Amino acid sequence: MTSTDHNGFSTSTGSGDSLNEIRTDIVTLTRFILTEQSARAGTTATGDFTLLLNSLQFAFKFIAHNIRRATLVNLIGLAGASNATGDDQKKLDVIGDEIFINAMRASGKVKVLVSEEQEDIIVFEGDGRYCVVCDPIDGSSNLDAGVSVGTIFGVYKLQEGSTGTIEDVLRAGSEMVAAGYTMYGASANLVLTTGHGVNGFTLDNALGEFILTHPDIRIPKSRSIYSVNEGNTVYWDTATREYFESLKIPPAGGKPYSARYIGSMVADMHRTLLYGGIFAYPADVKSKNGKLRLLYECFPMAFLVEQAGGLATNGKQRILDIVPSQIHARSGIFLGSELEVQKVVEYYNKHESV
Ligand code: P6P
Repeated sequence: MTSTDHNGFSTSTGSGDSLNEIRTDIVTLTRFILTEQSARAGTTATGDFTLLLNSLQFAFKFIAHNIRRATLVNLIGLAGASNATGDDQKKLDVIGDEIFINAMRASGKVKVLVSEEQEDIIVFEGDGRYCVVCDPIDGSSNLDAGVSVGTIFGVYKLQEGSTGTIEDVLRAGSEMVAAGYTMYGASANLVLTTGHGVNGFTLDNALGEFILTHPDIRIPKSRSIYSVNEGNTVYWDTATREYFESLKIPPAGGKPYSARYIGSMVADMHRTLLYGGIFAYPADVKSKNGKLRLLYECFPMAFLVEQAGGLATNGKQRILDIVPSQIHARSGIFLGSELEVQKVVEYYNKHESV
């Protein structure tokens, strides 16, 4: 017997004595992208973007494969080098970076690539019309402990007439045309925006396809969860300190918030996007520009959160309005549910005005 669920998916059920419903009409990432492309057929859609996204998904599948087998083939552990921003490189950092660079080069659609693991921009031969910024394996310091890590990426269109220079990527986050992350946990979860909402896909290892499992993700307007490294409290500015104190010691009758901090941005972001609340890595006296990188960590996550109905700020400015001074520039960040982030801004406005 075939029935159609609220998403319009047809499903066939067993003989009636089986509780399992077998979905026979699944939406793969490729099908989703092609549907999106044909929906924009009236625009200048040439298929290049679709091919770029297909190359991105190949990179995620390949990285996921290596992370899954990492322990078995001893890929975990230090590679004995450090990256462009001074972090100790894990073997998987190096492999993830190489996989990503090769996939972007092979796509033929990318002109400029920025990677956390590379000091300078990479300019490819050919007439690629896109610029990709990425953190190939974010959170890799947690790898040995089996904590979920992820790949974070953002996409700009090459500027008209440009041959591919650093100016193509030193642009406000609001100029990105796509962004997302793939979290490598119990399964590989890809969360993507192309500027028309946020959709989540889960890698089916048997099919080798990312399947649409979280259509049209919307972040709750508020949620009593905060996610921050409280070990930095002594370094925070007054606005940040007062804000988090107000969550832990609420006005009479209020209920304290719950603390959740994994220490892997992709994992903390994924929970915040699905459950709501606030994730923060504030700038402080120890890291005056914050720890997280603007181009390939803050911008993609801010783009996703805003597309899902949330907000992202450094306390004083919308993250997506910031223009990076250099490709590895850092920024403080507060992101998540609209009403939670608005409270942060109120504390900053209060201290700004004094
Ligand atoms: P801390 C991981 O190293 C990372 O870059 C992000 O994924 C994460 O949010 C942050 O650093 C954690 O930093 O100082 O709390 O360990």
